[in-house]
Amino acid sequence: MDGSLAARDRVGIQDFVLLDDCTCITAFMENLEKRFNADLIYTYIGTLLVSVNPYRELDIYTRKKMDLYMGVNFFELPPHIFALADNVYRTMISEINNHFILISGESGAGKTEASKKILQFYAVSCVRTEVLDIVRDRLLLSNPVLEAFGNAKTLKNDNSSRFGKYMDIQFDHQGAAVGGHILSYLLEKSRVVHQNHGERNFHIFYQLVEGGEDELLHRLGLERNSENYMYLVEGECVQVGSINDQSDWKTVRKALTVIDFSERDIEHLFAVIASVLHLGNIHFEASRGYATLNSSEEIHWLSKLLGISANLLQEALTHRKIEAKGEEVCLPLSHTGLKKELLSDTNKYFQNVLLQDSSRKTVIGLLDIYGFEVFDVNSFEQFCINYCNEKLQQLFIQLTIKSEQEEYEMEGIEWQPVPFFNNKIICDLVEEKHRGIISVLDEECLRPGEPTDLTFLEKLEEKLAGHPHFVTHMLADQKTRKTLGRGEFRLMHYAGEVTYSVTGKKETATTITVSSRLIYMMLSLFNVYFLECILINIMVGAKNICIQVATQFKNNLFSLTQILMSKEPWYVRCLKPNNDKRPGHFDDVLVRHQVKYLALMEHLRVRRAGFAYRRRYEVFLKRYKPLCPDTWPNWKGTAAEGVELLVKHLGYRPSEYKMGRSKIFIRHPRTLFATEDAFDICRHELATRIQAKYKGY
Ligand code: AOV
Ligand code: MG
Repeated sequence: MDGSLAARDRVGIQDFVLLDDCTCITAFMENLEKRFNADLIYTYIGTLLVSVNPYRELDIYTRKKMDLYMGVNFFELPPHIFALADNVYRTMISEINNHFILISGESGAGKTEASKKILQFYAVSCVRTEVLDIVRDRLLLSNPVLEAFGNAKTLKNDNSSRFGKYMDIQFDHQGAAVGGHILSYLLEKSRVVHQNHGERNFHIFYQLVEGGEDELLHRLGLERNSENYMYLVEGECVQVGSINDQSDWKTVRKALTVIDFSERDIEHLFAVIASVLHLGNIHFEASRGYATLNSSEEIHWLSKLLGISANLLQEALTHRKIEAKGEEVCLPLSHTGLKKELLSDTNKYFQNVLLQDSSRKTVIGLLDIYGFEVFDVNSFEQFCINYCNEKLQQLFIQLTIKSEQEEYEMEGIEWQPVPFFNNKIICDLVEEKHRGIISVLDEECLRPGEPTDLTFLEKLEEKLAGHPHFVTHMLADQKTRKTLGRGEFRLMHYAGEVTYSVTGKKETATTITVSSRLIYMMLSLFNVYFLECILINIMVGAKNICIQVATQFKNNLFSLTQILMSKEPWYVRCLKPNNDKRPGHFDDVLVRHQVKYLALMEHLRVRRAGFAYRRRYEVFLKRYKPLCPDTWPNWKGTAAEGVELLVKHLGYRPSEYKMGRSKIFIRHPRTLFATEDAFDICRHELATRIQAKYKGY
């Protein structure tokens, strides 16, 4: 007893539900920090997994650990991401339904690492078949490729995901992985042409230039020096201590082959990457309102790599009329636009070809998105990223805190309500029809003439004045006004305040205004099939040259929410221990802030006072009635009465369960585990008896 108390003192409690005082954030923080200091980065709140980024390699993801966690009851071993993965998998098999794992937390908190660990676990633990090997290879190997094209070094994270990723793994009824697919969400395209100080472009560019084989670089007209390329040097941090572009190149190069890209596809891909680098080095010169190019070398390579005649290319790059007061040339839009599209397209291509959909079975979905982020200057990209996080927080609240309490009410279970902040008000602020920010942005884009950033802001002010989560320079009180520029608006997000700059917002928001001539020309000449889908997309929107990216994103998030809502949720909440990527350092203020805004305390309160498990009477009775064989099959009462009889027979204490209108609620998982174990034994005995009976037939 003494020993276990001492151990508990040292390593804390592994499930917050068991804390003596669950209303007190100080006790919560103490427990979290104690565990973090003992290298125990995982802690449960019931079945929710809290994870704190250790910022160093821990010896807890070995094959041996995986074996340990396979097929073991959830609460029997110390908390681990493998335990969660295993529990989801086994629940899926036994209940034959669909699940998803939502991984959330701010930028750098460890979401992508967590999602990789889950995939690795499934790759090893699932039932083996020949198909599985192919699926496994693709799932695992697609990841370095996706990261090469979709991740980059930011100020927050050396390997920051700049796109959202939802991955479905499909299993057959025996639990073998038979397929899967990946959906991606809004890649931060502007990074291709612009990086803030201290940040890099997408990894793939540096990997190719630093690691590409001599002969390949020669063919692409590239030199082995990232410093030579305008698009790689803007952030002034080509070299990053934690990144080895050369060895990453080898991984990515090999992965491309294994995930079934033909050599021809791969050639095209590199041609596109190289083209972006060449485009970045083109010098434009303005003379008498016309732009001229002064880069015959780059044009030569572009023409060669893209298969477009140099003359046409030159013309396309320099002639773009905009219909405003006479004839003007608007170069920055046309050339930045082209470059951005090229990359976004390659990314899309990956998503589509990674894994072939097989006939649908049950699935486990895995969601890894870009985390909430705040920089000194926040633009359209941060707006979308933070809005996405806001939506997922809303989903979490709806599925856990809110619906849980509503269910108790509906089922007539006595309940002391737990107050919580519902961030729906912020989601509405962004997405509401006619009034929301995205709606106003759309209107502005569609208005004839040249809308300016300021008219956009004025519209927002007109519609949103007085909103408790929205403020601008004009709307602010005197004190706040000092902190806001004229071209900015501020949102009070669930995770904190963010000031967005609208300067240039519409350029990114309307995407990519590519010269329509260039599009036509490329469609006919550009015989690279993976560009076609995006070009066709542009054609559809080309009418207004204004593809409403924000609206598209909103709609995508809406369908994502629909996909998720149809499945059973599991959560991994990632916390960032400090802002310096420093191992072993726990910044109490920073972590406390995250614990608060992630609503972990509220979740804990609901969990603790509530019931971990619930099942409809019919379902519960059907499964467990063999445990009480004397009563059945002659039983005639209702399912609820049957369950009451059954649990009495099993010896449930009255405090352990409650009977609702249509369901039984069980307080602790261990009660159910005990029942499940009894069920296993009973099934086994039955099987042995049947075998004995028919022996000799
Ligand atoms: P994110 O996905 O949450 O940020 P990552 O998963 O990329 O964050 O983690 C950031 C870095 O923290 C990784 O590159 C690792 O160095 C380290 N790290 C995270 N989790 C672990 C772990 N379990 N063990 C060891 N190191 C870890 V973003 O994608 O920026 O929102 O857009
Ligand atoms: Mg990430």
